[in-house]
Amino acid sequence: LVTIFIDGREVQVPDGVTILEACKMEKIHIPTLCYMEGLSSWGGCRICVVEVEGQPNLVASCVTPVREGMKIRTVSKKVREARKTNLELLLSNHPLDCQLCDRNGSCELQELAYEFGVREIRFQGERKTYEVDQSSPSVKRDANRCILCGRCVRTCAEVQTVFAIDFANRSFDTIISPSLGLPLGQSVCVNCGQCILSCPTGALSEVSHIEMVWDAIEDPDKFVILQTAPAIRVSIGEPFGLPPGTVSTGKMVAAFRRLGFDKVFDTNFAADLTIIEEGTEFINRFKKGGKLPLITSCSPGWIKFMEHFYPDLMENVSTCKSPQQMFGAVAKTYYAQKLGIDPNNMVVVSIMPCTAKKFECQRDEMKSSGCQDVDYSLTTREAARMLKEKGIDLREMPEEDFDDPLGISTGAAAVFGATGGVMEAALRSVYEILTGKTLGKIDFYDVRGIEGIKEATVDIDGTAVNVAVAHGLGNARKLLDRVRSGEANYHFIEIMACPGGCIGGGGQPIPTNLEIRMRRIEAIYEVDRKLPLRKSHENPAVKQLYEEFLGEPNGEKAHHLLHTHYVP
Ligand code: HC1
Ligand code: SF4
Repeated sequence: LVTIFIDGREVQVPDGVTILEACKMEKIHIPTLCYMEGLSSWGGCRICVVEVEGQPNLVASCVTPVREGMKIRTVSKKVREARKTNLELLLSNHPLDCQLCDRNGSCELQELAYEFGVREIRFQGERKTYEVDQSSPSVKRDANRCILCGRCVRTCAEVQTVFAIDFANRSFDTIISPSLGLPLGQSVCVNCGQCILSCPTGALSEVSHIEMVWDAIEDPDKFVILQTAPAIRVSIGEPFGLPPGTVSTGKMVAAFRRLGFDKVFDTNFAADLTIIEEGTEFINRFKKGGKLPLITSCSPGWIKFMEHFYPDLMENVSTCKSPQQMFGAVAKTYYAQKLGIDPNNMVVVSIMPCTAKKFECQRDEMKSSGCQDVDYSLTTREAARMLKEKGIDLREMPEEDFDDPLGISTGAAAVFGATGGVMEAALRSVYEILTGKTLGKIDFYDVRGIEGIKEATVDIDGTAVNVAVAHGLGNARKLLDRVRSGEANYHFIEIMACPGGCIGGGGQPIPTNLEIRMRRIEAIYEVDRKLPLRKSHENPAVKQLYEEFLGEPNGEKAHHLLHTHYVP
């Protein structure tokens, strides 16, 4: 510990922490902009400056370590003026059209301008005039709104290890761009959207499907059905002021029904179906000496990462489509036939915590019903925006149930939304199917939690099954390098592109940080605990689907509709 003085108060803090970290520990607020928890710091924006006695210049608190006896002033005329000037310089070439921006109301630049009392901008700079990059199916880039904090660059490099974007050019022409100035859609970007979560302004946002969904809802000839991902029910309350970790399943269903969807169904139904298909695939590979480890395939950001960086592991990846896509294929065949509807007149919309799902639903492999299986994919943020546009306040909704039959699901499907959940759901079913015995303890705590890479050995009737779970592509890379080198001896691996799994997806409400991720994860397990059925193979609607339509798991029809081979 070292003793320091913050605003005249003596405190003891661990040696080696930065001034910013010390102030956080002491609950002293220092405004920041380019700093972000979990990323390296570079002190570029100079919004977090403080005064240190004996130092002629102000120091950036995010990169300055504390020293024994240090005397720090976090607020003084000099500090306030410097922060305000730095902010005004940023604003001097910012568009200043907040009303027209996606992040109006959740923009850190806007908040700081309010907090610092900026009411006029003394410096009138040249404005940037970049074309908005709409080349990606998932992420929209508006460099005019970019303040060059570099949080997106560090997220992409340090958390995701994709390195799709970086600083380019110099001085006024500095811009954040994919390499060679290519549009994002032609870069190695995997569409995960983690850079959107770290962007303080509206420079990065999702490619919007809102207008297309409104049009479909209003078209009397279209039968529009909705599927909601496992992670939405624990985060959709946040844009309406509910605390992170609030389970809003019933209210969410009621709200989306009022938005005008003809049916409100659940991706969780298809998550149970995925477990039957993927569990069967695992059992077959395990028993017959097929390619192992089997790696889960439901996260489309991870699939694109694999295609770019680990194409040699393609045979290890499960041939199962993701639940989003299984849902679409089943809706436009089985369910359309049940209703006597032409699938061309059916519109399948998903609400996903994910931006890569927009990319996934447009992939060529995803048209096994004869048309695009999932038409539009909205992020949680877009879905909340649509509700607000129609004046629907989620908090005031009654609790309603999903429609049948594609709205029926188990606790195993619910846990898909958290890192480790797909593995846990698979183990619950694989154990019982392989042994014919009832699983005593169905909670697999070893694969839960926020640790980057988790491992467990599960005893299935005397046979040891080694499993591993990674979330965030940087962790996935570490794990996959060990698989590639032959160092690791796993049978089954779950990979999710986003830190925390889908609850931390790039389409989730902003802010999404470690604490919020943990609260959403707790809520996911609460959903699981409270459901009467908690194993995918017990889902009665899935059983009925096999009896009436699909035949055997991994059978011919299932293969045609529910499996794919990725063609990069
Ligand atoms: Fe996910 Fe999935 S869990 S990928 O994280 O397998 O997006 O929530 O919907 O498809 O079920 C996301 C979440 C989601 C799929 C399922
Ligand atoms: Fe990088 Fe993901 Fe953003 Fe693409 S979407 S630039 S991969 S962080």
